[in-house]
Amino acid sequence: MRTVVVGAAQLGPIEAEHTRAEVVERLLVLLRDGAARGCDAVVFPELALTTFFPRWFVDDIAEADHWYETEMPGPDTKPLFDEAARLGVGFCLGYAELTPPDADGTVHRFNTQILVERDGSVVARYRKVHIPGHEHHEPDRPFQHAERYYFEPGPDGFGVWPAFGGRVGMMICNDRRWPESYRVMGLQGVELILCGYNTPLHYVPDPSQDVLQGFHNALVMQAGAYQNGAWVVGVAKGGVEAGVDSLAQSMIVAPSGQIVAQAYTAGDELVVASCDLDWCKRYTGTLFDFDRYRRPKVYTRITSQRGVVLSDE
Ligand code: CDT
Repeated sequence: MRTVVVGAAQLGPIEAEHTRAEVVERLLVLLRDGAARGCDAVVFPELALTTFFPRWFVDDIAEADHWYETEMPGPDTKPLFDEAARLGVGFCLGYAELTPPDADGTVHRFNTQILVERDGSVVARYRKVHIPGHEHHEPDRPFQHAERYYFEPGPDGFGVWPAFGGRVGMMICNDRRWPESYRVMGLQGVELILCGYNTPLHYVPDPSQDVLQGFHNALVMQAGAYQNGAWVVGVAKGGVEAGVDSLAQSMIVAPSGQIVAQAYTAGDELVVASCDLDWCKRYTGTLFDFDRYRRPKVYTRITSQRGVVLSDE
């Protein structure tokens, strides 16, 4: 048995006026709780250092640069790395990343998540692939979801890294709704997928989905876990932030697709599960033995085509 004890470190709201130092104090409380409860790794949500700033639009994007991290660790986040190393507890952290200028002076903005091992070293960096929402200001909305203005899609896709004695992959929020995210990692032998999210309960383009947010959250992560024989850890920033209510329901899903632990509040809460990575083989070695049963030759549309093409036209 290869057991990794994972803590899903859900956060309640972070308001715009909250400083990084204040937020890191909250992360440290959850990290220490994780250490006390035997965690090897504690997983924080998407954009865990700030409020979900894409809900506001600014005409000059540089005015939003203060929401982004230019170094990791930086002065405000260093205490988290130091405490992780002291406690021997790794973590996964989502934040907005502003890169140094390229040779031609271009800077890049990504929605990023890093994986930090128990000695405090960064072992992997993932940049969100599926960027939801809109590119332009939509003043008629009750709140913006301008992620497509604030972030470019990560160019590197979905990696899987050796960490915590297993094979670990990452995805961020909207990525969890897309089966391709899981399968690309599944094809690299992923055993543990870590995912932070900020999911407003009100979906402006189609409010009929509002009451289904919790159902869809569980549906996609349970299906992704089962169909790829992997553990999935989904961690929310939930509750009412700047007047916008967001889904909590952080959960840890087994390779069977069963939810083995789930948050019961919409605030700061640590949900812990002992994840046997060898349990993955029960699925990847049987029903989902990819090498034996997959038929890539008939799946070519998945990578050759983006939108729907009607075969009768
Ligand atoms: N942060 C993020 O990706 N949230 C999306 C909301 C989609 S609606 C614009 C999600 O998939 O939960």
